[in-house]
Amino acid sequence: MGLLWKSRELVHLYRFQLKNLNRTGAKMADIFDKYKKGFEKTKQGLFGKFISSITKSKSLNEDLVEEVENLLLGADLGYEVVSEIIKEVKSQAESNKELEVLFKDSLYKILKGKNRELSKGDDLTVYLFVGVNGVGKTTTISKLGNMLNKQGEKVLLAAGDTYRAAGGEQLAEWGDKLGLRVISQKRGADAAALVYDAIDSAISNNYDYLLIDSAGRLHTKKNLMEELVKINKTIEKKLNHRADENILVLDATTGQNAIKQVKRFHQKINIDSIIIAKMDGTAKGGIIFPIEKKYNIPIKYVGLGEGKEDLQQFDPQIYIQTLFEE
Ligand SMILES: Nc1nc2c(ncn2[C@@H]2O[C@H](COP(=O)(O)OP(=O)(O)O)[C@@H](O)[C@H]2O)c(=O)[nH]1
Ligand SMILES: [Mg+2]
Repeated sequence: MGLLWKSRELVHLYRFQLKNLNRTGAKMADIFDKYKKGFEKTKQGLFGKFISSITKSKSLNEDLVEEVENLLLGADLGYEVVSEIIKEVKSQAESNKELEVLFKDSLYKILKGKNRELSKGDDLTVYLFVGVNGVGKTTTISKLGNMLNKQGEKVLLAAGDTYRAAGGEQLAEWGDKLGLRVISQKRGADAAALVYDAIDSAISNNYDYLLIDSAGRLHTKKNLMEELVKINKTIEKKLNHRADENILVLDATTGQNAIKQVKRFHQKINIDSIIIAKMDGTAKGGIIFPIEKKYNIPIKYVGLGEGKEDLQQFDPQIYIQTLFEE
């Protein structure tokens, strides 16, 4: 089956999947609106310029190749992805398809076919959130906690950022606002011990989900990285298996540096999925492509704003359609 590239057709396609895609019942059109708002800066930036250059042109001549390369590199797609898609579009020059469609297809090829559902445990589901300071971990946990809670799940949050004074307080404030229980400790407390207690509490109180925050380990600071390894061991000891998902949160506004963060964290603890926060805050929303191309780790959610509802499951078709739509 060919790709469906009109949002109208996508809406039709997804009508059958609405239950999976958005269990809170928001309409498909609302999801498109959220994506549109969240990726507005990207569309106004270099990616938008890329779209207008290719829609104006009929063929990919050398001048256009150079222009497209520069624009896409500027939009954070990275050298590897850019050369691959240009090569592919060139190879199809005889196909009679519009340039726009050829580019859409080759971009989609990089992202398609991945499972973007968060894994679930048998009884208790445990997610450990890691990432550098300030990327959006605490906010993302709160948004996801809110989403699960609205789906009728019983959600417990653990303020594993015991390193910074505000670390626990911030999550506690979110917990108050959302009506979610938060396990926290005073500053400097052993984070692994807190996680140990949180798992006990989650099991004995029949929680469905435990979402664990962690300190914003600078990936170059060894002691903090070791603490993360220790937290992982604690989870494994308590559950007899590791967390259902180790989730790395990245900040879209950091550009290519985000790719280095994936490498560093993945070396230390196995990263199962990625959430990219602050997509709304960057004009370079193309960072998604090199991350997925380089590591076989799916991006499962994207943060599209600071509010509690501003977290969306990542959908490559809606994403690409949003970028290309006028
Ligand atoms: N615009 C925008 N801001 C975000 C998003 N996610 C988080 N933030 C903001 O980024 C800042 C740092 O977030 P925080 O959750 O404290 O990061 P942490 O240090 O990784 O826990 C806060 O001001 C958040 O409101 C997002 O998706 N969009
Ligand atoms: Mg935090």
